[in-house]
Parts: sequence; structure tokens; C-alpha cells
Amino acid sequence: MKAPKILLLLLLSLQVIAYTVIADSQTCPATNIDSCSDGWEGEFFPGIPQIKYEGPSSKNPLAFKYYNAEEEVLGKKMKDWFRFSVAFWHTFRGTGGDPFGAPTKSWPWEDGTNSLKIAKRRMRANFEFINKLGVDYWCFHDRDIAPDGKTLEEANANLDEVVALAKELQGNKKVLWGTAQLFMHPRYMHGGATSSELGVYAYAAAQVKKAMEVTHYLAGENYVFWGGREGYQSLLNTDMERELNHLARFLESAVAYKKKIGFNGTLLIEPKPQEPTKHQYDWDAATTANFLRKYGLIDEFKLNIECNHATLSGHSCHHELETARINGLLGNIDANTGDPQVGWDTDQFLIDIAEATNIMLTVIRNGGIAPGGFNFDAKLRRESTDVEDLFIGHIVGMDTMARGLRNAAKLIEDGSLDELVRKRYQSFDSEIGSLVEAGKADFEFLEKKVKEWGEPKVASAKQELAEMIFQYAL
Ligand SMILES: [Mn+2]
Repeated sequence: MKAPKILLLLLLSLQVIAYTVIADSQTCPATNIDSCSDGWEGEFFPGIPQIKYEGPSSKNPLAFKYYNAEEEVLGKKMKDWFRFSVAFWHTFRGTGGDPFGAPTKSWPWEDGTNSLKIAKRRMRANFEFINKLGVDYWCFHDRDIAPDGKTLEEANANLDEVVALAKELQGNKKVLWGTAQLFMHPRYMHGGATSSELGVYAYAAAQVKKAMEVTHYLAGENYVFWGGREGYQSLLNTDMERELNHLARFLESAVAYKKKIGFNGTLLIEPKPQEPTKHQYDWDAATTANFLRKYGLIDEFKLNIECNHATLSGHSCHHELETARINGLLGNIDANTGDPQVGWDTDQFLIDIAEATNIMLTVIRNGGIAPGGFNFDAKLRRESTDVEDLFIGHIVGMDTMARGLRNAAKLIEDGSLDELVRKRYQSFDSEIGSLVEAGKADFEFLEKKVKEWGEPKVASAKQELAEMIFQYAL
């Protein structure tokens, strides 16, 4: 009896050793990179399963509690309301470094260099992540996914090599949007399209041309312009009118090139008021809409509203989304949030359910957001250093938006909030009100009406009731 037991124990322990060896070899650490070929198909997240919906009672941090991709809400699948996207720059290039401290993350696909070989490992990690998380889209800047070069030709060749791998790994996943990084390299210190140097304007144009080509090649559905350095530090040395004219010419050329290569994706501008420049020209949704109208570009662009940028411009995210929506400009959402006690762009995962409900009220009123989506322009805190934290951040962000959708659907199906708003303006539903709204009531006519009606009765705005209805739905 004893011998078989010992044999069993021996077999079991051998099995444990075998599993350990397999698990180790699956991670293919960057320090041992030469032992893993370019075509390596192991895992960077070996302990992480496919993330599944387990419902609100689940305590599993690696499961969805509210986001259920195939479940229909207001006649549309949750995955189609959101079209969630992973931001390559935060998830795969975020190091945890800040102006005061060195990087804190040591991800298994990194070796601390920006070589082509590591760029390809990151791309493999990206698709493993997207597949396990269960999202359909990803977003990138040209220089996040491939190393820059000493010349434009070298940079383009690097990009082509990584993009070819991305195309091969992508399967049925798609690019929600691509963009060109026109802010990191020192040549862009005065801006790209608004630089005082002609050579820099030209370089930016060449870079955007290439970024549009690869976005199109990767089945991208949108292309984004974020003008981090398109602004000024001082008006004393800046010709603002000339810079804005240049920006408009640059965007006109982008429209022309998009048509030339048959790219049907939406061009998006992402407003942000400041940081890194003191003043960015795409300050907020209203400023950007005015710029697009002035230069005859309003039908060629939509807006990518980022919640953290909204609060930096002194607005709520809901305000920026509504401003975009009522101007027919709501194109995409960068789902993130700032810290209420901090004044800069912290790009955190959004976990405020009330905020998510407001966002989804606008998205539902907009009839959805396709061909845009929800890009997680959000990064882990410097102090979060486990690879599973990347999953947890996205899961809580997706669950928060899903709670927002469920709550907004409740509010719309209940109807009392819409009814409160409708009632508030009902005096304009009258015959005279219709004349006003149709532009057929001039001042003389209205003066006559005042003499006939006397002092108007003014009703309560019922703000607290509106807040009560809203709060009950959360
Ligand atoms: Mn941001």
C-alpha cells in the first residue's frame, strides 16, 4: 500500500514541477528575449483568464459585475453602445514615471529599451490583453507602437514593420482610432501645425500622412487630432491669427488626403484647454466648433470629448458632451476622469456612477456613438504595479459605464425626468410660442402681447425634484 502512495506523491510533485516550468516559460521574460522567437505565441498574462460577466453579486476582481457584452439595453447590445477600446499609450507605454520619479512598472514584455524587438513584444501583449478583456478596439499614436527614427524614412520603416505584425495579430479586432504623436519630439516644441517653423509644419504633415495611411491599413474607423502643443505660452511672441490659419490649412490637407486614399473614417478633434501649453487652441467643444465653422470644416470633423479635459476647461463632461451633441459633433469619448482635488490631467479610470449616468444620457440621446466608441484614455496610478492591475482598471471602468447605461435606460424608460423638462418649456408649445421658435414673432408683436398678457407667471425650475429623480435611478 505504501509504495503506490509514494509513487503517487512523486508523480504529483513532478506534475507541480512540470506546471511551474511551463508557467515560467510561458511568460518569456524580456531579460531572456533571445530565447523567444519573433513568432513567439506564449502568454504575457499567464494567470489571467478570459474576463467573463458574473453579475453584481460576484466578488471576483477579474470578472464583470455590470458589463454584459451581449445583453440588450434599449434595443442595442451593451458592446454596441460602448465599442470599448484600449489605449495603447497608457496600457503598454505607461511606465509610472512622473516629473519627480523614475518608472515604477516592470512589465514582463519590457527590457527598458525602445527597440523594434520590444515594440513587437508589446504588440503581442496588446492583443493578448484585448482578447482576454473581451473588447473589440484599440487606439494608438504612431510613436507609441514603433520606435522613432533618425529620419522620416527610418521612422516610417519601423512603423511599417510593427504595423505588419499588428495586422497579422489583429484578427477581427479593429482600430477605433489612430493618431500621430506631434508633441514628444523636441522639433515640436513650438507645435506641429502651428509651429513658427515651416520645416516643422511640413514634418508634421508628413507624419500625419503616414499615420492616416497605417490607420486605414489597420481598418481604423476614426482618426484623431490632439493638439497638445498647438497653442502658445505667451501672446507677446505669438501671431495667433497666423497660427490658427495654419492649423486650418493643415486640417484641410488632412481632409483632402483622407479622400485621396479612400479612408472613410471620421476625423476627430480632441479639445483640451491647456497642458502642456499654457493655452491650447482647441480649448473646449464650443471653441473648437467655432474654429471649424469659421474655416468651413464643420462638416468634415467631429469631436472626441475627454472627460478629464472637460473638467480642466471648467466644464463638466456632461456639458462638453451635450455641447458636441447639439452641434452634431459628438464623435467619440475618451472615458476617464481627473481627481477632484488635483488640478491637472490625471487620466484615471472613471468610477463615478452619477457621472457615467450623465454621459450615457447624452449618448442615448445621440442615438449611440458609432463609428466612435469609448476609448480608455486612462492609466494606472504610479503605485499600482501588478499586471493584473491593468485588467482591474479596465474592468472597473467598463462596469462603471455599464452601470451608467443601465441607470440612464431606467431614467429614459421611467420618463419623469423628460416630462419635468418638457413641462418646464411648455409655454413655448402654445401658438405664440411656436411663432417665436419659427422666427415669426418680432419685437413689436411681442410688446403688444406683453400689454395684453400683463406680468407673466413664472414657474419653479424643480431642480431638487430633478436631482431626486436622477438619484433614485443610481
Ligand atoms: Mn487626458
